[in-house]
Amino acid sequence: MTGTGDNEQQYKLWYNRPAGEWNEALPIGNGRLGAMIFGGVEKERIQLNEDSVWYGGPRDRNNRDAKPNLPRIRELIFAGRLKEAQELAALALPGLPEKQRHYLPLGDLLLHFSGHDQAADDYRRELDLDNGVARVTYRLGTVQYKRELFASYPDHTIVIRLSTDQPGSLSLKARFDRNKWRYVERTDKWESDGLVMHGNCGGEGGSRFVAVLKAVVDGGSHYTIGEHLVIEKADSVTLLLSAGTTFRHEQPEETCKKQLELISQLSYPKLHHRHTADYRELFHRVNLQLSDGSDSHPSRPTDERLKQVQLGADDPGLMALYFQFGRYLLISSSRPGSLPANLQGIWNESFLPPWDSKYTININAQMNYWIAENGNLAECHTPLFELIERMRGPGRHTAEVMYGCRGFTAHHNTDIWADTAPQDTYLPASFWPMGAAWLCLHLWEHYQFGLDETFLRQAYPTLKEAAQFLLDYLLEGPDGALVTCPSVSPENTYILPNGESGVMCAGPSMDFQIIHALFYACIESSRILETDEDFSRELNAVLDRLPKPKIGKYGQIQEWMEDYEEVHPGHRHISHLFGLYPGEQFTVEGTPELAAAARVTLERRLANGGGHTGWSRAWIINFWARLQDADQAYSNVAALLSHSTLPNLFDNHPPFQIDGNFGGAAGIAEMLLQSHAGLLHFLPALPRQWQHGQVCGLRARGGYTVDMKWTEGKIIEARVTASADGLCRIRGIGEEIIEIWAKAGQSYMF
Ligand code: FUC
Repeated sequence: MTGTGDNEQQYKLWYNRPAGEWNEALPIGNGRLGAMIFGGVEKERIQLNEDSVWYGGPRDRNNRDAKPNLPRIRELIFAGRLKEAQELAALALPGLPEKQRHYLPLGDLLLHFSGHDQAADDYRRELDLDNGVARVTYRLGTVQYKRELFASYPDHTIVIRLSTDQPGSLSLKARFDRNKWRYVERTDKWESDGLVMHGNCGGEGGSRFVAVLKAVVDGGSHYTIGEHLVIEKADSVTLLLSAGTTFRHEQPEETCKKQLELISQLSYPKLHHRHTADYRELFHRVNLQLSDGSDSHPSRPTDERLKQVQLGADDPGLMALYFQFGRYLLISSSRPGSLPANLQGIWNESFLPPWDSKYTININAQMNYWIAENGNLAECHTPLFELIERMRGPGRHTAEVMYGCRGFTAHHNTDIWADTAPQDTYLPASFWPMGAAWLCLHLWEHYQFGLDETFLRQAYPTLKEAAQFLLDYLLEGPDGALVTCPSVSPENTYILPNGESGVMCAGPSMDFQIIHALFYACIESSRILETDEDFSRELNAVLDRLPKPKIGKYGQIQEWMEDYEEVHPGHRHISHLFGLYPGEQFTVEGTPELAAAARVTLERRLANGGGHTGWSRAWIINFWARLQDADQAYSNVAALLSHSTLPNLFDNHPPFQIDGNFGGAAGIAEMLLQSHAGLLHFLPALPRQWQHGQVCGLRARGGYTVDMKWTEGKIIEARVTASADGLCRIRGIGEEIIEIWAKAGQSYMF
């Protein structure tokens, strides 16, 4: 089995023309800074983002009318008087104002190359995932030009290297822009080789931002004039770009300038090396090949490959590339110290982006992190944990003000300020108090993969506080079971027997599945940490009183307490299968009836047009993988690529939304390796199109790293490396389950 060294050509996105629009441009990022590279020959547009450029400051939006009206809303829901319940909820529960804050672009860096107004030959634009570097190369007459761009995490900078093979042939003008200069306060010169764009993110308490450019020029001359940096007849140029806001630094300009002064002392090869060493350490942990390597597809431009798949061609290599692109995007949009990846990761050009490009926590933000643990990028998960921590204060306040409960809660969205009050008055989604509980399961997931007890000890109070809210929020329903009310099954609508339809309800199935998982995580944590036994007992007693998953009249998992008809049977949300994935409550071997009902649920969704958004399709891949149905999983991977993928391989909701990239990559991993049911399952859903292949470096729960090689669908070689002592049970090599007592630091070959 080999590392990625052998496949350096395999992991490239490449194109033979500049991007015509944003969805063709190529992303780079270091978690905090992001850029979309268009690759124009004469005019290069580098669209910039900084993760903390958001409109407005923090606010207390909690509605004081919620608590006094809560009993009445509950009464009306229990009485089946949905219209009245929803009317009152729409008045009493929304955040004030309804909207949380939204994410904004930083601006553009525009480069205008003199003498480039002619047709270029040998044009190539690529994103090299092996090194985390984007390149644009072309020839004008006899002169060869090259641009190399990357976002360095160790040096907190976007680096743009411009070079040619003929000294003195680089002349360009550089300037900043932001929405046609409408939102810029001013751009200052910074001596003869730099520019500083200043601005205000807007809104009360909003941050100020700054973007700083510094050029290191070899040969020729350079100067600043007006808002421009002009470089004439240089041999090569390194542009260094930094940015920041007052969200993190009191004086972002000073911080950025200091940083650029410091690194402008380093040679370009040195900067390049520092970046690739950092990046490769993460990226190269996993290598994936889904064919025997005989295909010649990598020699075709990526957009053409995608078109072929849209026409029905199989391209396992493109699927492996898609998987690795998902890992690339996580490394580029979520690193320790950055904000978590939002709905667009970090890449957004709109001043009013779809769904505010913030954090939707009834599926989307969670999906962004499905690839973090099994994709061997556990440290990229930490920005999410930091956001969860920051949500505790506001979430405690929301729990108390809106519901009179202990603990902390959040609804279906949050933003840069960790706002936990409801977002919108969108009844199918807004009044759902489970956002914090679901997010907290990521803390538990991180522990399960890494078995880091110090981490668990820190995380436990957060898990407990999310559970405490639910203990208080649950109330006895008409039949004595404990239910959440009000709530919704995100974001579906049901029909009552009297024909009335509605969304607000008592006891949607998803809520119990989340509560089950969260309480279980708390109980397990308390056992592992030998703490808080009384609380564990309390949770156990409540677990016994929760409704159990039910199977409805079509043989499906019931989405609500009653077996209601639904208005949209092909709905994109499939919340009631949470227990199948990412939950672990429904398994093929452990709960065969529920697994069979989950299959019916999926078949019904798909038969009614389900999977029409990218993220929904990605979730479906994970569901089928958990049901060990290789054909269905594969056809949904193919559908994700053919219906929901843009030319730059960004996921297309539509519009672009990054969750599908991460969820799709996670689904591909889930088809190859599972570890949720107390054992490692090798190749649980391997389709016939992937009969030959290998994967190195996938992570599994229990602290394991797994390498596998297979031909004709059968494992021929596998290695498990343990990071902790424990009983390791493996299915998928031969007929029997293999059991070994693994020792930390040891590898076991099969
Ligand atoms: C949820 C989904 C939408 C979209 C939005 C960001 O509300 O239902 O499809 O993904 O989040």
